[in-house]
Amino acid sequence: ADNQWFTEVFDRHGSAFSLKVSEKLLDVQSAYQHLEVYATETFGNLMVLDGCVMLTDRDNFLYHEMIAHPALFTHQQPERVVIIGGGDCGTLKEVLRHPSVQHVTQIDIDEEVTKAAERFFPALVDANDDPRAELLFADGVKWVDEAEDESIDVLIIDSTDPVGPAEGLFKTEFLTRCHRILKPGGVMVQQSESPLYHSGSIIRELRRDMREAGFSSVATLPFPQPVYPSGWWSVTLAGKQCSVESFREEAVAEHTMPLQYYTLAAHRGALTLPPFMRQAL
Ligand code: AG3
Repeated sequence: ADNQWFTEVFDRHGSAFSLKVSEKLLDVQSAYQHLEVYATETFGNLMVLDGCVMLTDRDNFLYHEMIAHPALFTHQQPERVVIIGGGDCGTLKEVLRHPSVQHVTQIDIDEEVTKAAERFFPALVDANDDPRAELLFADGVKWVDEAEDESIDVLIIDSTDPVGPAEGLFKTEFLTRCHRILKPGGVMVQQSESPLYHSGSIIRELRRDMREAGFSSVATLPFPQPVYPSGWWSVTLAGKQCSVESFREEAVAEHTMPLQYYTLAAHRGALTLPPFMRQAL
C-alpha cells in the first residue's frame, strides 16, 4: 500500500494520467456506473466514474468556474437555470453565486454521485441548502423532453464523456430539445472534451449539431484542467437568438464572488481561439 497509483489510460491517444493515492474511500457499482473515491497524496480527494477522473479537490475549480460563469455572464439576466448531470454539485455551487438566479434544477441520473459528494467533497455541496436549489435524480434526456418550451434561461450540460450514460446528451435530437426549452436569449453550455485530442472530432461535431439544432451562435472556450485527458479541456456555449461571443463585461469586472480562475481576461482570452483550433473546427 506504500506506492499506490490511480491511473486513467487514454488508450486512443496513447497517454495516461496518474495520481498517487493513499487510500480507497469508496467503491460502489451503482445502477448506472462504477463509482470510486480515493484519497490522494497531493490533490485531495479524487472521484472516478467508470475509470474516468471526474474531479479532485485541488483543481475542480477550473472546470466548475468555466462551465458556469462564461454562460451566466453571457446571458443578459439569468433567472431560471437547469443543470443536466453535475451530480457532484460543483457546478450548482458556482451557479448559486449569481444573485440574479432565482431557481436552479439539477437533474443527475445517479444519486450515488451526490451521496459520494456529500460524504467526501463537502466543499462542493455546501450551497445545497440554498432554497433556490432543486436536486432531482432522473434521466436528463427525458426531463428535457418533458420540459416546457421556452421556459429556461441557461442550460448547463455537465456530463461524463460521450460514451455510456452520457451518450444521448451529445445527440442532435437532444440538442434540438435543449434549443426548444430555452427562452429567446437563452444560453446553453456543454462540457466538450479536450481541445488537443477532440477539436477535429467531438468538438467539431458538437458545434455543427448545435447549429443544426437552431442555435445562432456557438463558441468553444478552452481552459487548463490538469486531471483530464491531455491536461486541457473545453466548454462549448450556444446562444438562442443571442451571441455567445460577447458577454456582460461590466458585471464580470464588478462582481465580488471569491473565484479562483475565472476573470474578465480569462473569459476574453478563452474566446480567442488558438489557430490550430480554428483550423480544426
Ligand atoms: N465532467 C467531465 C468529465 C469528463 C472527464 N473525462 C475523462 N476523465 N476522461 C466532470 C464532472 C464535474 N462536475
